[in-house]
Amino acid sequence: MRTGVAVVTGATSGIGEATATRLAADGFDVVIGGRREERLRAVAEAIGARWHVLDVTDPASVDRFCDAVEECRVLVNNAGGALGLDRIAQADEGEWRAMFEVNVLGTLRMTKRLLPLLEASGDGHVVNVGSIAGYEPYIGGAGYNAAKFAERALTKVLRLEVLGRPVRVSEIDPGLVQTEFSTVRFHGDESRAAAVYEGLTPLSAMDVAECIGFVVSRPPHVNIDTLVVLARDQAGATTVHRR
Ligand code: NDP
Ligand code: 8X3
Repeated sequence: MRTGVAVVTGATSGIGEATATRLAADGFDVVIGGRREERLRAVAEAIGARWHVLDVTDPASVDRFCDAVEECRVLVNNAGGALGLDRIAQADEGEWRAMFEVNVLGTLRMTKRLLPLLEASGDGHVVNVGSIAGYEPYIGGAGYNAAKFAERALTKVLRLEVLGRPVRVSEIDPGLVQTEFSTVRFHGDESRAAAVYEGLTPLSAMDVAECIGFVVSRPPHVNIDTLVVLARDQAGATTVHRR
């Protein structure tokens, strides 16, 4: 398998941390980013990765992070998430803006900055972590849905624009994954977050990381464009089986 430098954004928890762990175990030279410095350092030490503080919503932070990366073969744009579950009538514009900043513009900024290095590697690979929410709108989801629909559009357009160049573009679109996602969405309300996964078996962060590990370990001529991954207990964004 070709390895090289893999950059993973949002690697202080959840899918990003698991992906960094999986790619490091597969022999990649992993560089991780996120805002919580202590957690970043702990994850990096545990898996033997390099780390730099990164806020993908801040262009200066993206510049500092990318200036420290000299080579890049794989970029996993994972940093993201949802804020709130309010209906449109009660929507908080600040939360919508924040969701667009991290999921859409954050992915754009990192991709723009690292694309030259990815191409120069001879087999660059951009992997964007989207969501089932980017296919299926649900009540209260409009801000997050819109951001993940937009992120999917960005991924598709990038695939078209780099055609003929040595860069692969993939999206991984999971359903319910038990991470800090719902705690962040519900502003730290742990019991509301736990209720999302009650009575069902959600995906784990490592389930998704293993999919990403598979996607980036295909031979260079194979581009997995889209991978939608749901728990067996979930058949649609809001169609779940609870025991
Ligand atoms: P977590 O909340 O556990 O992880 C989110 C990660 O993103 C954290 O490491 C966080 O680190 C980082 N992050 C958030 N904002 C920024 C920022 N501005 N700059 C850099 N890093 C940032 O959730 P998940 O692991 O579940 O989420 C990862 C991705 O998976 C997201 O894109 C999410 O939308 C997507 N997803 C999640 C699903 C789920 O059910 N959990 C399902 C489908 C998709 P820090 O706070 O330290 O910056
Ligand atoms: C996270 C999955 O269904 O909560 O992207 O939007 S969902």
